[in-house]
Amino acid sequence: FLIGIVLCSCQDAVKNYPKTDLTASHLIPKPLTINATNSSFVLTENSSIQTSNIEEFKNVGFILAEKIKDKTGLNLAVNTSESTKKGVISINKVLDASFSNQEGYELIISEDLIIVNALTAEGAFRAVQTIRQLIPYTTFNSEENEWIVATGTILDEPNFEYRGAMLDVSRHFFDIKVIKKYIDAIAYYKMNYLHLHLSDDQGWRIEIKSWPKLTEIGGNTQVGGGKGGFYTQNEYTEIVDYAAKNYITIVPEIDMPGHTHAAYTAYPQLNGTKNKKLSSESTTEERIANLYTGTEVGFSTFDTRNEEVYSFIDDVIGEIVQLTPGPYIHMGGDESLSTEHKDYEYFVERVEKIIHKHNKILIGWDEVATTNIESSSVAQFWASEENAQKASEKGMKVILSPAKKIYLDMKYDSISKLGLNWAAFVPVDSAYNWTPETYVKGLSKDHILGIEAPLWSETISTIEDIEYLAFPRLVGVSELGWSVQQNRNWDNYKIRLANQTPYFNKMNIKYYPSKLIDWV
Ligand code: TNX
Repeated sequence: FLIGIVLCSCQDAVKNYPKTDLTASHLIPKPLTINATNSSFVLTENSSIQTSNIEEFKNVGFILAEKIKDKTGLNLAVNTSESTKKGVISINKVLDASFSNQEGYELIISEDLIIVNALTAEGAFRAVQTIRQLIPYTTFNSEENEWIVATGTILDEPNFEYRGAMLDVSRHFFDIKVIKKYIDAIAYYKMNYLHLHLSDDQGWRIEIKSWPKLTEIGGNTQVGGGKGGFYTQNEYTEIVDYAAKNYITIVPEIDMPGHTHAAYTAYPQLNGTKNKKLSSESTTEERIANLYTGTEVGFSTFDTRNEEVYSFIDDVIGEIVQLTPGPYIHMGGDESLSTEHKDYEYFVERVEKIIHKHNKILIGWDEVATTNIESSSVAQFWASEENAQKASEKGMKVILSPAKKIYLDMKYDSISKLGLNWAAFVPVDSAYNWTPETYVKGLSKDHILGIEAPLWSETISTIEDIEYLAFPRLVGVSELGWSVQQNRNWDNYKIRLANQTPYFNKMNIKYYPSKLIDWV
């Protein structure tokens, strides 16, 4: 008891903050370089945030303040003259940096000061995620509410320019709240694209004003026959804006010419299959009764030789482009098993022209590489290495989404309660242990735009279901996308992953507690 008192008074005189090791922090994704200086920056109620005078940088400062408040309860002033010099976090736009990447940043943490240097606000935002991860979950001194950040220097930039996640909101519909929670999590791990699979056989999920039946009829159900749903254009815009605040770009997908049963049930003139139960005379009730709630693929196609199909696509893409600031429109193009190949080729060429007319870049699933597609378009590899190779021979960039590795809808193992297993069982280590840079023979790094983890929703219908399949595997995908090959290592990663539990718990993310990880 006496010894305790002596130690306490001694600490009051000269505070002994702990020796730290920045290189041992549990950062995901792993930064490019980390140097530790082994002392402590102390975050307190007197700390403050100073930013460059540019609006976007100021906003990043406010985001950091909000996140620090959520985590520590500390209320940091942003850009006020009262800011003290001690304990300042300074976020600067620099013109000259030791990195050229637009998302790169430098983080210099000393005892009195944290400096963020970035070329862009986007880079500063990525740095903010690093700072968030460096602040511990427990205070060093609860009486004075002090929080210790390890000191040192981090120099960081992404390995791939495109680091994405995809959600299938067609097989089952998920409302805006769910999408926002997903965005929060992927932003924390420095992902920068969210691809929304907005249409499929089972449902059309985005309001198109010039073709209102798409949602009035096509949005009415989902797999298993639930009520379905769709985003109004205002709601879609809310998603786009929320993503943008998190420096995430939305990639909207309208899947065609296959996967279109919901669209041509709403508008029977688009139907290119032999099975024509409906006509323009069919009533709304008859159309709704014809919607599909199963999980088969490959039975639907647009009528590729009907000009009205192309004016329909022009209208749909035109409206979506108005709401989408990002550069990409995804046209699907997968599993068009009911479309003759010559018709498929013709269709992709026509759709590419429409997308170009609206000044956007086409992304399609890897099958699009079997057509006469232009080199500026992007192929998303999911199953056919041959198609990925064809794409790179054509000079196209490729997004890697190998089903065997990062299809988040694959079961972890044979006893997983949700998911499919047509590609593989994908345990947490398998989803991480592969090398995008060399995965597809003949596809070199300069042809790889990046990587994306799709989550198809045939078997999932709630946020808990999403989280069970996505977490923790999606976290590993973020590292494969951001961190360079020499910084990726399963044994090291799995310790950092184990230490994500306080974050998952705080965010109420119901992750799958894989036995491969010694969760803290
Ligand atoms: C294949 S991947 C599909 C989807 C399914 C998924 C299920 C791809 C481009 N098409 O239609 O939902 O498998 O894993």
